[in-house]
Amino acid sequence: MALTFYYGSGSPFAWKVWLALEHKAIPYDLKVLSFDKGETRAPAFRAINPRGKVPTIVDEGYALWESTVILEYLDEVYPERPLLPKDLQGRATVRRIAAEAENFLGPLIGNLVGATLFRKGPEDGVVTLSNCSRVKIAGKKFSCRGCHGLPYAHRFAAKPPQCLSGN
Ligand SMILES: N[C@@H](CCC(=O)N[C@@H](CS)C(=O)NCC(=O)O)C(=O)O
Repeated sequence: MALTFYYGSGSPFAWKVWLALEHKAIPYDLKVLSFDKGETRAPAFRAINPRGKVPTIVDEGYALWESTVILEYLDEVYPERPLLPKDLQGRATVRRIAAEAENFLGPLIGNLVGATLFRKGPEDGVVTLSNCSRVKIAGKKFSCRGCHGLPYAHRFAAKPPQCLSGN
C-alpha cells in the first residue's frame, strides 16, 4: 500500500517531506489540501491529524505529522538513499541544523512571509534578516540538511521581500 502524503501548496514544512520522498524514490499518493478552502481544518482531515497541519503522512494506517519527525521516520522505514550520515557527529550536525531551521530560520521566514504575502498595509511587518546569515543551511551532498534548509531558502528566493532592513 502506497504511503499517503498530505500536502499544502507553499508550505516549506511540506516541501521538506516532498524532497525526502522524491530523493528516496518512495512511492506515495499525493493529497493536496487547499488552505484557502479550509481543507486542513475539515473534520475528515482532523480525524487523521487533530492539529490540522501539513505535512502529514499515513503509512500502513499509521498517521504521522511534524516534518522533522517524518523525515527521521522515512529514513528508518526506507533506508535506501539515506538522509542521515552514518557517523554520530554527522547525524548530530544534521539534527542541529534541523533545530536551527525550526527555531530560528522558520520564525524569521514566517515573519517575512507575513510581512510580504499577508501584509495589511505599508507599516505592517518591517523585519530584519540579521540572524539569517549565521545559519548554514546546505551541505555539498544532498541529505537531510538539504531537506531541512532548502525549502526555507527556496521560499525566500522565490519571493524576495520588498521591505527588508538589516544585513
Ligand atoms: N511544525 C510543523 C509545522 C506545520 C505547519 O505549520 N503547517 C502549516 C502550513 S506551513 C499548516 O498546515 N497550516 C494549516 C493551518 O494552520 O490551517 C512541521 O514541521 O510539520
